[in-house]
Amino acid sequence: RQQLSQIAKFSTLHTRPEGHKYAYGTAGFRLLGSLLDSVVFRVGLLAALRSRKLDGETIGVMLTASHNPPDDNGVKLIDPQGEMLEASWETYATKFANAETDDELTKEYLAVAEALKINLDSPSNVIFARDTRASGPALVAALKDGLQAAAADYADYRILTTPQLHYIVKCINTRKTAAPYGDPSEQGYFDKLATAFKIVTKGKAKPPVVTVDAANGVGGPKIRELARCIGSDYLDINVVKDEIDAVDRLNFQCGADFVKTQQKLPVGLEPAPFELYASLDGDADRIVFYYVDEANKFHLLDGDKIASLAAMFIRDLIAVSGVDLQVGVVQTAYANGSSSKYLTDILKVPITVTPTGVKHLHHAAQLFDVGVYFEANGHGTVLFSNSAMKTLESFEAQNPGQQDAVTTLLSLAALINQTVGDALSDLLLVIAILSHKAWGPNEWNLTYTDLPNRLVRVVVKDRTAFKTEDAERRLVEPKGLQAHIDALVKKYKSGRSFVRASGTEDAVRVYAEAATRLEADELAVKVSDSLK
Ligand code: NG1
Ligand code: ZN
Repeated sequence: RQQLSQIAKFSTLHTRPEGHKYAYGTAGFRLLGSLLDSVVFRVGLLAALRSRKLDGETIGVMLTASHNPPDDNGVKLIDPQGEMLEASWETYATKFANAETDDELTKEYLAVAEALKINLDSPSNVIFARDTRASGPALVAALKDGLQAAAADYADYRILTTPQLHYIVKCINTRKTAAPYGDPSEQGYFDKLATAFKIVTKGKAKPPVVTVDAANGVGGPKIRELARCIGSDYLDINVVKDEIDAVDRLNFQCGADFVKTQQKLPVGLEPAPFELYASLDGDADRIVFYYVDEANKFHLLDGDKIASLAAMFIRDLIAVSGVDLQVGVVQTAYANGSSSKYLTDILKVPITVTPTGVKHLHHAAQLFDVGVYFEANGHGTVLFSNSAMKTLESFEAQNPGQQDAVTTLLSLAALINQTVGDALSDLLLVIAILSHKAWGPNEWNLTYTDLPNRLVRVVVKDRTAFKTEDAERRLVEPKGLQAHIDALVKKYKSGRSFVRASGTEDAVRVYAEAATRLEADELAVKVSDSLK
C-alpha cells in the first residue's frame, strides 16, 4: 500500500542509531537530542495511528526534555482530552522506536493497525510544539516526515510550554461539545487565564509582587505575555533567567528542579527578605516558590505547600458557599509528613497516596469532586469533576456571600489548567489565594513546618530487585530489608523512610525524614548503607 511504501522510503532518512535501546517511560522518550531523530520520526507514525484509532480526534506531540540539561531532548504524546498517552500504547511506542530496520518498522506499523482494527485510510489529526532547545527544529523536521509518511494532517504550533499544548489539544477536541474547554490557540489560553485571574482577585488585597526564575526556558517569554494580558494593575511580576537564546543556560543553576533538589536559591539571585519568588522548569509544567527571611535564611514552598494552600482555600470556599462537594488531596510517598498531618488533622481533608508518576496522581484525583494533586517537586494541578461543575453552575445562592464563593470556585476552575500541571496557571492560582488571604510567603509557610528530610540516590547492582507495595511505601523484595528499615525508623522521633527504584534513572532512591536535620540525615545514611 502507498502509506507503507512512503513509511519505508522516509524511514531511510531517519535511521536508527545502532545499539541503543529506547523505552517510552513516564516522561516519554527522553535522552540526548542527537539520538532522537529516528525516535521522533517514528513517534510521528504512532501519533497518526493513535488519532485514527480515536476516529480522527487530535493527538498532540510535545518535543521537550523539561528540566534536563540543554543537550537532552524528548518527545511525548498527548491524548485527546489533554491527558498523557494511554498506558497500553507506551508499549507500541517502545516497539516502534526499537525496530531494527525500515522493513521491521513498516511491519510493526501494520501489526498495530491490524491488531487494533485501525483503518489506514481514515482521517488522522496531529498537532505539535517544542520548547527552546537547539535540537528542536531538526526534530520537528523528523516529526513532520513521520506525519507526512503516515498521511496525517498536522499543524505546527511552534514554541509552546508543555501545558499550553495540552490545553490546545483539549480545546480542539471539545470544540463541538456541550462543554468546550476554550479557544484552541495560544491567545485563547492567555485570555482564559487572564480573565479568570481578574475575576478571582477582584476587590481583594493587591497580590504580593512575585519574581519568577524561568530557567532560561520557554516559560520566560510566555509568562511575560500572560502578564501583559492580565495588566500591571492586577499583577506585579518580574521575570528573571529568561535568556532563551543562550541555549546552554537552560536549567543551568536555576529553575524548579535545581531549587528543589539543592534546596537553595538560583545562582545569582539576590532576594529581598519576605518577598515572593518562584522557579519554573524548562517546559513550564513545574513550579516551586520560596523566600528568604530577615536572616537571609532560605525557605522552600514546594508542591506539598501548594497543594495544602489550594486545598485549604477550596475547602473554605465550599464551606462558605454551602455546596455539597468534597475536596481531596492526592500525594505520593515523597510528600512531607507534616503536610499529610496538616491536611488530615487540621484541614480534615481526605488524602489518597499513589505511586510516583503524574498519571497515577491524576487518575486518583479524578475520584474526588475537587481533587488537588501535586508531587513534592512542584508538578500538579486541581481537577473539578463534571458533576462538581454541574453542581456549581446550577447552584442557587441564598445570599451574596454564597454567590461570591461559588463565582470564585467557578473562576478557579477556569484559571486552573485541568489537563496537566501548569507552572503559569499554578503561579496565578497561588497569587490569587495569597491575595484573598492578604498573605505573603511567610504567612503561607507558617501553616505547617516541614519535617527535615533527605533524598539519596543509591546506585545498586539491579534496581529491578526492589519491589514495593502500599504506594511504594514498603519493600516486599529484597526479602527482609523492610523489617530492617522498620527497626531503624523506630529509633527516630517522627521518623519515616522508604526505598524504591527510580522510574527514570538506573538507581534506587532513599527518602528519610525525622524531627531534626541531623536525625533525618543519619536515618537516610543508615538506610542507604543497608542496601549495599
Ligand atoms: P523517579 O525517577 O521515578 O523517582 C522522578 C521524580 C518524580 C517525577 C518523575 C518525572 C522524585 C523523587 N521523583 O521520578 O516525582 O517527577 O521523575 O519524570 O522527585
Ligand atoms: Zn517539566
